[in-house]
Amino acid sequence: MEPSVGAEPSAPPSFEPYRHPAAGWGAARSVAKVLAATGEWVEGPRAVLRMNHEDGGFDCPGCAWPDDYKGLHLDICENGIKHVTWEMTGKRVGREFFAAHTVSELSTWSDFALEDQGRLTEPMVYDPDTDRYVPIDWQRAFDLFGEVVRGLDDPNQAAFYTSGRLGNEATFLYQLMARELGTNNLPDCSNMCHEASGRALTASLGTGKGTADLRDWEAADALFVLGVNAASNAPRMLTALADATRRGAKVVHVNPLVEAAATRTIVPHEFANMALGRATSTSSLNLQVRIGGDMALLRGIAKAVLEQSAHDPKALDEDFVERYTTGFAAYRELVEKTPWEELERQSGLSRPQLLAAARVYREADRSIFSWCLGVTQHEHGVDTVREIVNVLLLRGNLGREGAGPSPVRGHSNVQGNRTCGIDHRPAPEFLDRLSQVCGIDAPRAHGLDTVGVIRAMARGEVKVFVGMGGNFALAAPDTAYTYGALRRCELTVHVSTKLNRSHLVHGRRALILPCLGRTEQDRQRGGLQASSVEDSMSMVHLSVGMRKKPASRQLLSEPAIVAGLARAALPGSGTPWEWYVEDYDRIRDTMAKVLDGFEDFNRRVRLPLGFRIRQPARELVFLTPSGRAEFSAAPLPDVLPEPGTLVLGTMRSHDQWNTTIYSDDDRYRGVKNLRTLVFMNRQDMRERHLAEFDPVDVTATARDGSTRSLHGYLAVPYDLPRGCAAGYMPEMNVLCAIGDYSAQSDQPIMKHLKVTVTAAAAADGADTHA
Ligand SMILES: Nc1nc2c(c(=O)[nH]1)N[C@H]1C(S)=C(S)[C@@H](COP(=O)(O)OP(=O)(O)OC[C@H]3O[C@@H](n4cnc5c(=O)[nH]c(N)nc54)[C@H](O)[C@@H]3O)O[C@H]1N2
Ligand SMILES: Nc1nc2c(c(=O)[nH]1)N[C@H]1C(S)=C(S)[C@@H](COP(=O)(O)OP(=O)(O)OC[C@H]3O[C@@H](n4cnc5c(=O)[nH]c(N)nc54)[C@H](O)[C@@H]3O)O[C@H]1N2
Ligand SMILES: [Mo]
Repeated sequence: MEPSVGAEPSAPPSFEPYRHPAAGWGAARSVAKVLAATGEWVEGPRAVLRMNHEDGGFDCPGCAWPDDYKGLHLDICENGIKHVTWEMTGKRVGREFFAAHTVSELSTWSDFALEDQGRLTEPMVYDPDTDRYVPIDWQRAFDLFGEVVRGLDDPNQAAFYTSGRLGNEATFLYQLMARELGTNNLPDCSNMCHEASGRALTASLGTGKGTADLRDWEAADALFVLGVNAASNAPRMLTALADATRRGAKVVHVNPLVEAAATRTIVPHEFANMALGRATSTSSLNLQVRIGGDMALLRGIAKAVLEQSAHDPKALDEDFVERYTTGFAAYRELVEKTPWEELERQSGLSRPQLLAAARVYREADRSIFSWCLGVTQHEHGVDTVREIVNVLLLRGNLGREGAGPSPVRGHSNVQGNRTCGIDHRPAPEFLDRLSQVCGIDAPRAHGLDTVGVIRAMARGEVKVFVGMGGNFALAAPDTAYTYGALRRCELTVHVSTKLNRSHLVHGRRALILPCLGRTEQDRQRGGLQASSVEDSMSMVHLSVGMRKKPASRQLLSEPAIVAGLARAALPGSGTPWEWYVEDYDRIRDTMAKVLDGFEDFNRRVRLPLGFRIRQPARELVFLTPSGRAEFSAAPLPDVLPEPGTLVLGTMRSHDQWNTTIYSDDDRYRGVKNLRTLVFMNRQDMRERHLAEFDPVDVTATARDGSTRSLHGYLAVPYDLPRGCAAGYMPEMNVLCAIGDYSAQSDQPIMKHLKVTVTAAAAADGADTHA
């Protein structure tokens, strides 16, 4: 039986729909609980006051929502606070701990319990004789890595994973090390997250990022929010949504679930309203699409706009379409040919609902479409994001204030990682520049992404896996397969702040390298260092730790760890690794020469709010083959569940950060003390003779016909469309087959698993059948 991910609370589970506004006192109470648990009553709140400060603070390690550009403004959120205090815990997991527990024993612990041991304090190496991690000094740890890497037949036998927390400077050194070694095997969490957005925006607009920024959000007349659980995962967006409805703008939520952000909120920093419990509406229209139905809804909006344009010249911006786009005629024909009945069936919405969405769009002068994983983690993620762009182009919602596409990125620096070179399919121009400036011969062949690396490890072709942050074993699809793949490695290395599952699912040899967190001061020979990060809206700014005393004196910064690894693997390297680490300005000076938009980096990043990376599409410059914005004309996918099956989406609870679990509660969805659940439509439950909390078996059928099951999960009746079901990641990665990734984005289809749910037959656990 697999150990549990969550906290395994002793109290019984409960479920009662949440009826309060988002944020507000519930959030404050939840923060208080976390502060109490981590013992951070004094440092925690003080740290929060230094967070997202316009000058000298550190960037919230939580989500990638931008900081308020008006500067000093206590724009913080419950989950950001939890995240910071999680890092600042007083608990430590030192050598005594590792001496007391074998890896086999720790493998039976829950993921919650592993991280709950506190911060890692010194480098550790796996000792197979005792099945324990034992201390190793930094130099010997680096040497071990260097020795194994130098012994490889081919640099492509190594892979370098990045989790989106890593700052830009460390990121740049990390990709430089991989490329100097000779590989583009740079998988990242983006491969499971917004890969589809990047590819779609690049194909449509020539650059893989959104164009709207926070000022645009404040100027828009309509905001469409697709597949985002904002109150939990981008809570500072609540402020923008509340502001929007207050000024009379329309907010349309598209989500199979009516999430808390689609109701009303108490804006986190409005203390008077907080005290009075005064809530602001955050929604004008909620559309409960079926899972995967977004594209049909978007096409419905396009169809309505085109129909209206027959008698209303203002419905379609013909001038914009003519001047800046290509492919419109084919798109128009496709949309006109698609019958309304098909759009209704595939979206799961009625025609009046589709028309209501279209009316909001048509009546708004300026519209922004934002989206997150509900749109991307599907087979047709790229087509759907391109359809978003199609709809925007119809009314010229690009390159002007208050309009444009606005993907909501996940990890706080996941966008910066890509910008700074973490890309397994790098552009040749980037490699040319990198080679020329850094004096290396960067490899040209594409590398492996997340799924590709797992498969290559399983085949024994990748033998060294380095995880730069994150929790790869648990975050990746097909848990059993991924575990097997990691265990075949010659060496696994994890740069981490806390103990997690990935340390226990290790290769023949294994290292845990503990690093400083973002809240901690990073002192190098050149003095106190700052790292830069890029938010969802392409703003780059500096983050400086405030904690003078790090969790342990033995921690190294991420740039220092990369430099140590690089020097050991590349003893003759001409790259001045040690010199770079003495003063990160030096890294930035090199980055300024390599990266587009980073000219004069050191000066501009020190401007009070940093700087915005130029996004050509925002200025109506399209780096596409045609030099124009390109309409796509993709066929409408069939997303209906097969008879007897449900489509299941995996998602986060309110009280977790990806694989980090704070508690087993999901406040806004009304769930307490339970993570091993399946949310189901009542009718679907009745058909299966299931009542609330009945134990069920969930079996996913992969495209290759193999099945994967979870046993003993509890059914929870929920307001979602017929044929749809939902449950929590990372537990449900057990169900997502390694081969079930999108042909368009290579992303695992974590929001579109084909499952059957039946009354439980056997004991709890998980199993796989080929
Ligand atoms: N507190 C907290 N903040 C986080 C994270 C965290 O774990 N905790 N994770 C960070 C990361 S890395 C990321 S990528 C983001 C993730 O942010 P989200 O994208 O909000 O993450 P999920 O929890 O996966 O939720 C997906 C949402 O999509 C909806 N959905 C599912 N299927 C569909 C569909 O087919 N169509 C539509 N329209 N909606 C659908 C679900 O109901 C849910 O509301 O958040 C970031 N911020
Ligand atoms: N089924 C399913 N699976 C999913 C998803 C889903 O929606 N459904 N979402 C996917 C998405 S969007 C993402 S982004 C991935 C997330 O995948 P990852 O980024 O790999 O996972 P995290 O849980 O964010 O990583 C948590 C770990 O990061 C380490 N850490 C924390 N802070 C730091 C730091 O400052 N430095 C370093 N070096 N380490 C640090 C800690 O040791 C902690 O245990 O998961 C993906 N997996
Ligand atoms: Mo993500």
